[in-house]
Amino acid sequence: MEKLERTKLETLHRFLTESRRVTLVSHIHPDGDAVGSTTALYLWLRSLGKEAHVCFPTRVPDSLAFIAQDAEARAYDPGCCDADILSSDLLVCLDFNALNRAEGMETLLRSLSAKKVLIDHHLAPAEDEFDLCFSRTDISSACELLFYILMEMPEIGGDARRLPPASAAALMAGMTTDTNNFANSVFPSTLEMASRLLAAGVDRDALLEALYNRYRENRIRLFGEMLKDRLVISPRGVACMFLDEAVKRRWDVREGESDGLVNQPLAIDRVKLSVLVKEEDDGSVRVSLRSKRGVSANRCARLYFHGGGHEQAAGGKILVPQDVPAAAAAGDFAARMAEQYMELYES
Ligand SMILES: [Mn+2]
Repeated sequence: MEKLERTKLETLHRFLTESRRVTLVSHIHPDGDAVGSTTALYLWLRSLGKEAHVCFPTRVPDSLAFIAQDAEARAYDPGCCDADILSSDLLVCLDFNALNRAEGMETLLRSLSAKKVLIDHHLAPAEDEFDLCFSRTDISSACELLFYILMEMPEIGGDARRLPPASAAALMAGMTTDTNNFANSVFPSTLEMASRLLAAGVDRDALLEALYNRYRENRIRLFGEMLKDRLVISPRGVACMFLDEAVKRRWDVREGESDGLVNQPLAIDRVKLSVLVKEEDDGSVRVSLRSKRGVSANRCARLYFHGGGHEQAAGGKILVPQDVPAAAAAGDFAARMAEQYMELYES
């Protein structure tokens, strides 16, 4: 990773020193990196005696709640969160690249007079929306970027043992989930971070147990049904699955429980791009994309699904009724668009 700019680090430190109350926000449907990075920064700020609040646009999945347990993280609720957020003098946005990714919180965040800081690793950040931007793509995760930022803060002075232990563990957790446990987006700096956190006392075995071996049985059965009955692979190597309301009901699928499903078809040799289409409880339709090297999930998400993300991992949505007349048609639509994408852009 290229060195972080000294002037930016100094500006961040000044913002943090001068602020009384800090609000930390991440993206909708928070994943491990979103939860880990906000929690890590929250715990460090609290250890300095700062007042801080963590708020997500939507709730933290049960399977990740253990990371955020000390951060008193809340899902956004205008009744309880507006006052805290409006009275903050610093806003830090982690693991997302533009305020519209905070969906229900977007208008509130835009209206803030507080200084706004971005710490993120997605492509194409909306830099003009922030007073200070740390945006890198030569890095595994927001947690990794935050780790190296924190190491440069004078209070830490490059010594990871000066992080609160739960903060160090949260950084390791977010990096681990965003790299799919070191399976993708691993840079030399990623392994160095892991090494320094291990040396600082993070219990990685306990972390892996909590991240990967405590799912409900239903989740694994759901994966079974989806892979057996709902996976369609096109001649061009597009794997598509549609997780509709009926299947979600059958397995009582809860928030975050289908995370990871989209990665599974990539294990098949001829699959180049994997697309998971998911009908949400409110009738909206979300799309997750994963690709093998040489195929851009990001470009496909931007061109066809109103989204974006990283080269090999991206997300978006299918709009009802603009894109399809009803959610039931979303699976076929996604398969068709992804196939067209492969035909036009990746041939
Ligand atoms: Mn991330």
